[in-house]
Amino acid sequence: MHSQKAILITYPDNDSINEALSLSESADYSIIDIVKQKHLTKSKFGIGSGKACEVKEIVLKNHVKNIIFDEVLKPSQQYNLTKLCNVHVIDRERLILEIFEKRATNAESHIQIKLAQLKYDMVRTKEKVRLAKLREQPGFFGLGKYDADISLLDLRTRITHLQRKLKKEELRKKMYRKSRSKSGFPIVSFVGYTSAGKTTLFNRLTGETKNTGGGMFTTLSTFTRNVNLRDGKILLSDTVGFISKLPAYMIDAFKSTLLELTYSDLILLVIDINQSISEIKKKLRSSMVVMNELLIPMTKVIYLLNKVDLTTIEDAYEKFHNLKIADSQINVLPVSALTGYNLEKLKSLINDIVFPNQYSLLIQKQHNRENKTGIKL
Ligand SMILES: Nc1nc2c(ncn2[C@@H]2O[C@H](COP(=O)(O)OP(=O)(O)O)[C@@H](O)[C@H]2O)c(=O)[nH]1
Ligand SMILES: [Mg+2]
Repeated sequence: MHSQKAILITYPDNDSINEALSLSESADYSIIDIVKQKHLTKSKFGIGSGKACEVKEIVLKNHVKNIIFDEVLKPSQQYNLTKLCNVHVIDRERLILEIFEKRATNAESHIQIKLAQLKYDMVRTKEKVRLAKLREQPGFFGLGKYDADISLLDLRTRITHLQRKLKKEELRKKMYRKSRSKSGFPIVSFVGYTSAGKTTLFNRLTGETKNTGGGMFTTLSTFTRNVNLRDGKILLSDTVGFISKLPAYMIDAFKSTLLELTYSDLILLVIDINQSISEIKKKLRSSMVVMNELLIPMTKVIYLLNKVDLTTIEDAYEKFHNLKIADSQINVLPVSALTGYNLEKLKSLINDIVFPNQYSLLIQKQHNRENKTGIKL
C-alpha cells in the first residue's frame, strides 16, 4: 500500500514530535514537513491565523492532500482549516482511529473500533446541532437543525446495534482464543509505548530472517510474521502500542487491538531507555495497568531497553534498576534496533524461552555465564 503525503502540525518538544511521527507512520502517512507550535488549541484554526496561512503555503508548494493535526479539533476549527488549505484535516483522535482500523484483527476489535468511530462522530454531530440551534452558522456543513437531529438519532441507533453485537462477540471470544493457541507455533508479541522502537525491531528481526534464505519467511499479515529460530518457528507480532493522552472512549477499542497478547507465549516489552527516568516510569506504569487488565502474566515478559546506542549500557541498567520491578525472574536486555546491538542474543533468548526442552539445559549454562552475558534469568 502506498503511503500518502502529509504535513504534520505538532508541539515543539521531541517527545511530541517523535510520537506524532510514529503515529503518522502507523497510519501510513509519510510526513514531508513538520510545523511546530506551542499552542494548538487556538479558537479559529487551532493554530494562529498567520501560522495557518504559512501552512497553506507549505501545502501548495508540496502538493500535499493531508494535514495531520496533533490535537483534538472542534468541528468548526477542522472546517476552517479544511476550507483555508483545501485538504483533508486529520486531527489526533481521527488519526488514532485510522491506526486502530488498520490493526483490527478480529470481530471484536472491528466492532469496538467502529463504536469508537461513532462516538467520535457523535461528539462532532452534537457540536453541529448546537451550532445549528444557535443559528450561529446556518447551513454549517450543509446541515440544518432537522438534518443534524436526524443524524444524531441515526448515530445513536447504530451505537446500540453495535453494543448488542459486541455482547454476542464476547461470548465467542473464549472459543477463539482456544483455537488460536492450537496453531502450534509460539506467539511472541511486541508491546510498548509509541515510538519506543517496536516496528523497527520487528522489521529488523523479520527482515534478517528474510535475508537468510527462501521459504523461511512468510507474511501472515502486515503485523504478524513467521520467523525461524534455532529450535523452531515462531509467530512474531507487532502491536499498536500504548499512546499518550488516549481519550477514555477509545480505551476499549485500544484494548481490543491488544487481544492477541492474551494468547502470546512471550511478550517483548520495549522501553525507550534514552528518556528521563520519570518519563520511563510513567509509561511503564500505565502499560502494566493495561496488561494486568488483560490478564497477561508479567512472568512472560522480556524487557528490552532499546535505543541503547543513544546512551550507555550502564545508564540503561541503572535506569532499569531504578524501576524496581519486583520479580525474581526478570529477563532484561539492552538492545539497539538501529545498530543491531544484542539482537542475536535476543533471538537466542526468545528461542530458549519458547522452546523449553532446550531451555532447561540452557539455564544451567546461563547460570555459569550470568555475569558475562548481563542477562538475568
Ligand atoms: N537511535 C535509535 N533510534 C531508534 C531505535 N529504534 C527505533 N528508533 C527510532 O525511533 C523512532 C520510532 O520507532 P518505531 O519503530 O516507529 O517505534 P514504535 O512506535 O514503537 O513502532 C523511529 O524514528 C526509529 O528510527 C534505536 O535502537 N536507536
Ligand atoms: Mg510501530
